[in-house]
Amino acid sequence: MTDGVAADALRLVCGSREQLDRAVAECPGRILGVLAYGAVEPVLPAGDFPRAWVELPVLGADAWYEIWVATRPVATAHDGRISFCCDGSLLFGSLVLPENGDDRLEATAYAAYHEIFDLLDRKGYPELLRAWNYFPKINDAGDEFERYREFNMGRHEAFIAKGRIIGEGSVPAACALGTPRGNLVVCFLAGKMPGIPIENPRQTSAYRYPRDFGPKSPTFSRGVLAGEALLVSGTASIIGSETVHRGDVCRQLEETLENLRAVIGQARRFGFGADDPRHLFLNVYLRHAEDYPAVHGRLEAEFGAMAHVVYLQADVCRADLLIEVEAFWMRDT
Ligand code: 3EB
Repeated sequence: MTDGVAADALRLVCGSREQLDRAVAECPGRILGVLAYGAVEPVLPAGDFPRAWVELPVLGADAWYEIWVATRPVATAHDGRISFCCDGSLLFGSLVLPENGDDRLEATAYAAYHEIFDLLDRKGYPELLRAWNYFPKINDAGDEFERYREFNMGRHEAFIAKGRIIGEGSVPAACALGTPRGNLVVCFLAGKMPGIPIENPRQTSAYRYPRDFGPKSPTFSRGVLAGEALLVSGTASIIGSETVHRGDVCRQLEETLENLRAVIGQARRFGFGADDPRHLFLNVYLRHAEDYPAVHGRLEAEFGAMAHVVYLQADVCRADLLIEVEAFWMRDT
């Protein structure tokens, strides 16, 4: 690896409340942050780390916790509206902004990313590696455009305002999903050193999508290789820049798997080597809960029962997408 994120700098633990309690007990002072998914606010243990409730139904469980763990001692702090935690190499943060319709989503997204970049530049972790974006009613009409497109406009403008180039190596791996209600939730992982950007040869880079998909392109890469981990962005049934297999979740899943293989294949060209499904974590977002049994069956067959997979009901950012899958994979040791 040529980048500067320490080889063993980042771990992910996922699961129910039990896994969370165990991780908190076993890794005191090393929890970077927690994303807690659930239709009802999941219980979060006391502890000085950034945390965010992602208001999405978990399919087959009540709650699911994603616990990002550092291998070195961490320090937690608050700055403006951001809670963050850093270990000298990585910084994890969370920011929750009310999304009450008073402000335009474009302005709220701009404010969120402006504040994040400001923090990262001041604290010396300038490299945004991964961003998680959740906000209500992603496919609804906004003031002028679909709300996802307005989110893209604000996010894009914040990159420009903070002097960030929109292109390879300066955009993070990301996901953007719609919740039924609630706040704009942005969680992020940043580094002192850059990761290696990964694109998918089957797809147009998202930051080069044509204008048909909105006046300002989404600012994310298909993946980022950070030390020993591959962070794969939300991946869907898109070829080039077009959605394929409209209305057919099974075929969308197959195309999504093909895209995931392509991203992982690109990462392998940069030296990433992982085969162990026990170190693979997937978040599967389904627009319709009734697709869960079919998708679950197919993914068990693909990855076996050893991978860590959670199924969440969410609106995917294009109205014609029925499924999106994101991944985190630790390389074999
Ligand atoms: C896509 O490939 C599907 O706007 O941050 C995937 C991952 C998608 C991240 C984002 C959007 C985002 O265009 C959508």
